[in-house]
Amino acid sequence: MKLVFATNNTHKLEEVRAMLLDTIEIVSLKEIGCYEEIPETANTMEGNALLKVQYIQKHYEYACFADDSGLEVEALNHAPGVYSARYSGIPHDSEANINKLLQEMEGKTNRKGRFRSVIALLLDGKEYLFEGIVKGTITTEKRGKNGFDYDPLFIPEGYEQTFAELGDEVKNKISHRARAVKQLTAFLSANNI
Ligand code: ITT
Repeated sequence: MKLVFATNNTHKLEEVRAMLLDTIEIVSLKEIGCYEEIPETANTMEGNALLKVQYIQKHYEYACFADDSGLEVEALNHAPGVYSARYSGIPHDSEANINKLLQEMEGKTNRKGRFRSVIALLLDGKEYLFEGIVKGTITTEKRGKNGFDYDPLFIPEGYEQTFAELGDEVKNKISHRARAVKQLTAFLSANNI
């Protein structure tokens, strides 16, 4: 089946396309002619994921899903969380976000954090939410070149390398997004969609 993935983040698009290669044909926002910034004014990932799919449904009338995600760090009261993309301000600046996180974590002994992804699906007028979490630790310096944004700072539980060192193949099996996508596909196949 075909589903629009409501994201302007090309890394997310590539990751999810690779995960769903055999099951779902992902249609990008560009492919439906949507170039505008979709408002993300909620203060939860669930709220923002729903805003993205509702926007596409309202303006383009396509069945679609969206991911809202972020890094939640224990020692920072779960920041940057829903504000991960704009942690250091707008416009989005990956390098500045990474540097800000390293700075905020200076001297902190509790390095625990987790990536969380909330996927919203809007299908036949009904909304569904799926969540994926991967726990890990925050490094004290950048390590690795793969992935995007906070990946060089995040070591998933059970590993010694960051997502950026582990690369796409490992990341796409164990990441927060992979886990949320797995739930999405399980739901779709359980409902013969
Ligand atoms: P869309 O809203 O268009 O999907 P976005 O990048 O703005 O793109 P979010 O609002 O969901 O997406 O913000 C998620 C931010 O959380 C993202 O920009 C990264 O900074 C961070 N993030 C989420 N998943 C990540 C991952 O797998 N690796 C590194 N950083 C991630």
